[in-house]
Amino acid sequence: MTDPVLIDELKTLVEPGKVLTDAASLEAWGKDWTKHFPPAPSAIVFPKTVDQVQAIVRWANRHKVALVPSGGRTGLSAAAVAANGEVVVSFDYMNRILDFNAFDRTVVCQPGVVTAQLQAFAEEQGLYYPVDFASSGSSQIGGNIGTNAGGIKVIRYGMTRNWVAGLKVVTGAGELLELNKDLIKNATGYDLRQLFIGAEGTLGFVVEATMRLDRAPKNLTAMVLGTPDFDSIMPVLHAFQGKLDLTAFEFFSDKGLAKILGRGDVPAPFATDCPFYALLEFEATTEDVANEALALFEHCVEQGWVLDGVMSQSEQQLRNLWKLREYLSETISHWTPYKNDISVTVAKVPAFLRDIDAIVTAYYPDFEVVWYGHIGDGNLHLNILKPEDMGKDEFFAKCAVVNKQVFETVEKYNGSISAEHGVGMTKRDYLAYSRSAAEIAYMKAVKAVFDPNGIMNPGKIFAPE
Ligand code: S2G
Ligand code: ZN
Repeated sequence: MTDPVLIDELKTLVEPGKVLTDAASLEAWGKDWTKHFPPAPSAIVFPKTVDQVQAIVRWANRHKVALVPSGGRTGLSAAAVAANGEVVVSFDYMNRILDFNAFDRTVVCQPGVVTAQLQAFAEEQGLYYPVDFASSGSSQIGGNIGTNAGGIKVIRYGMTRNWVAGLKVVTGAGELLELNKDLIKNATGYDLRQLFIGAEGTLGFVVEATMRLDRAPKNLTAMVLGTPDFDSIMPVLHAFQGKLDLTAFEFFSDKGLAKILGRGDVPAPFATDCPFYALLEFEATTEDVANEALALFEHCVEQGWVLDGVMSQSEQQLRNLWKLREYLSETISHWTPYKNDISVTVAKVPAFLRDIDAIVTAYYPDFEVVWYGHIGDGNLHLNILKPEDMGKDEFFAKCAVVNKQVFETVEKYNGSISAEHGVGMTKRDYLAYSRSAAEIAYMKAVKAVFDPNGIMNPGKIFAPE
């Protein structure tokens, strides 16, 4: 733990009352949504200005104190967990939208701006911030950038990385860098902005982000289609993608749907019980587009790829159909799921899922497995649910047994062991299944450049040596 004398010095760098050390605060701000590592920070500090962030980083370098960045604490790889006496730097008080430019369609945000706050601001300007996911109501822009968050619209809009016009960062050495100056074109050497996006706070802190906005989508319309098996989902994707400009293409299994319907607050999409469900979305800009979608639905039924389906006819029905998919993460969290967030190129998905499902079923015939994810961009979420009568540690230990097989399969398909949730601490031991030894060495060399004293979120992405 950090020497109390140093914590007293830390208090002089920020406003009164902006360093907390009580047990409840340490517990609350020392963690994210994962449950693998008990939070054990020394203190929580809440800077309000860039100068204060720089002073904190310089203090940490002087005294070799590890810092852990904290945003909305919705992370799923323990990248924001302080498990070893670190000082947590929370951006809860750097949560303002500083500027908006209608011509550039850009918004300057402090890192603590909540994703939903930016989405609502964009809507007020008649524009759209297109990166969306289940936790957007509490996740923060700084954390979204740290993880390069993806979510449900990636098939059309890409990842957070695509929407960062410029960044101001405080490096692990305490220097303030202004990266890319919000330019669309800027061919002046390495784009250092891209290094900080997805770095999980291991190179420095994001202290300001200029985010790009897009035009508002028109008449978004969703369909939920029930399929007889997983393999049928891909020709459905191919058929719809051939004719419509999809804004989303998600899937979930019957077990996932059962958990949602068990809530009692979301209506079933239709009467037919199906093994798998695809949820797709597009802009029904004209009657013709909507009719095209219905024609495609008929075609998929004729081909035997679809058993039943429904298309939203109203905003409310659109929202209800999305609840079937968006409520999954929070709903199944009740069963302390062991999560894998894996991806392959889209064409490889059917064979990949078949292999993974065979492994998991063989190893865990008694565990309930819920599949869902962003199938349109090759990202699968595998959630193994903890049996009510099994302890968490025993359960996680049993699930970890299958990791080697799962990640060997990811490696076989040239996929990623972490598609969008980041590496953090939960996946750091498996990094070599997706990154070569040479790549890992270069990444560590980059970290040494930006964080020479290794104070920035140590133990995240790379296992301690
Ligand atoms: C999703 C949210 C986190 C999870 O729902 O797409 O990324 O895996 C997930 O439960
Ligand atoms: Zn996801």
